[in-house]
Amino acid sequence: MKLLYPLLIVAVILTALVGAQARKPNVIIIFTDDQGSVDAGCYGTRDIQTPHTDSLAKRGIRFTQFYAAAPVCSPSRAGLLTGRYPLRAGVPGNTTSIKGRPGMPGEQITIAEHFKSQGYKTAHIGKWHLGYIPQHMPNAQGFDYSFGHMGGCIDNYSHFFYWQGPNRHDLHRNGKEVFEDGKFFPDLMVREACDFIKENQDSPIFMYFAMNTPHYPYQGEAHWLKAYEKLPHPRKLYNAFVSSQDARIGDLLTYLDELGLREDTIVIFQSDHGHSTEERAHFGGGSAGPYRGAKFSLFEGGIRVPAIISWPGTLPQGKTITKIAHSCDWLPTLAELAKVQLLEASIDGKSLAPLLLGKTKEGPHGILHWQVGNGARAQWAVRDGDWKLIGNVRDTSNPKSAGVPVSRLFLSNIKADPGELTNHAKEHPEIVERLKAAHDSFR
Ligand SMILES: [Ca+2]
Repeated sequence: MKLLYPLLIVAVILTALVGAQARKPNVIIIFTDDQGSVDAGCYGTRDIQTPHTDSLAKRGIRFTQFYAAAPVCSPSRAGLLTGRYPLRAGVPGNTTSIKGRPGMPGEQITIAEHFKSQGYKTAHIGKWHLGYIPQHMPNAQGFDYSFGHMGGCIDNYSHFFYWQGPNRHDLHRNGKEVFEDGKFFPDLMVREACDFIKENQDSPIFMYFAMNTPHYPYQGEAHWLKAYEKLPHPRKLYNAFVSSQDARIGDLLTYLDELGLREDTIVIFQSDHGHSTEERAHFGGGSAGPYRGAKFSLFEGGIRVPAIISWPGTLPQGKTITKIAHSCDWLPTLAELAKVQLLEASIDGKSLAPLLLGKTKEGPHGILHWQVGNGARAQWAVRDGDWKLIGNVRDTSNPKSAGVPVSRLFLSNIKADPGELTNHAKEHPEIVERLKAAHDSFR
């Protein structure tokens, strides 16, 4: 008996150690809305203050050729959450902002479902925009907890959707309407996220923190409006909103630091697509930097986005990756990093884990595809190496020309001409044919 007690104690300690080692990392995906290709300090923009986004890049890896799955909200989100091209995820274009209308089909398996199946507690905080019927809302798509709005955007203080009549209140907790009149939505998001983290520390956490910023309406805080008052309109409005967003990212990251969870948490930051030039965005404000295009366009400015992954202690810090990647890759990447077994592997994304961990210098992609909408007039694109072909081109860089097709086919060499100013389609019919055939077989 005397010998048995020390043995038992050793066994208990060993079990605890093994248990601690086997604990899976938390995952937080910060997904911003309509943030332009270069609109963060760490992406070279000089006139916006984004210290917290920049610090995430310093404590992680920043991508320079990262693509959204689509140049518009809902299909971009479907690509992120399913790891599938939006067309295959059943979300070719924007879904509804109206209660009672469907969105992403329930049979799609989301990243939340994969992670939940392995013991993760899962939360959706913020924007949804993937269906407004109970079967397609977050709680039916793998999220234990959901707080936010179901449509495409809200006023950040009244939480009303004002952009098609009749105006509707859209704030929900676990599918039930809740009221928080007058409270700044990004603050509510931080509050909900911190509470969820605090209450679920016994399990690993998967959180989809889908910010409704800097999507219109531009509602930056007064002190940021003051800070940018000398900039031209509407840049000053947009910048104030981006800095207000950045402060909330700071609040969330600071909370993780306070709990000592930073090294146990993989944080991803990405914009859902390029900046908006819509009327409701004052015809601009955001910037695509050297790139052509904006939201709704398959030119680089519509789909090349800021993207960062940070996991201090495990992934390198302050590193830049120039290889091509896209948002469908996060699902298999996170699954590999967190050792989460996928429920099924029928996805289009590829794991970036070997690239992130420095085990390879090669990117996983030979060819990437996009298509927005369905039918013969749907805009599509293929990128293969340095070449990119766009079909049914739409250039939204200049709001006055928005919606006007530039030409049917536009072939560019992204390496030589990242601004996609020269159309090489007539010069290289053989490349056009090859990429067109690749798109046809993809579709
Ligand atoms: Ca968006």
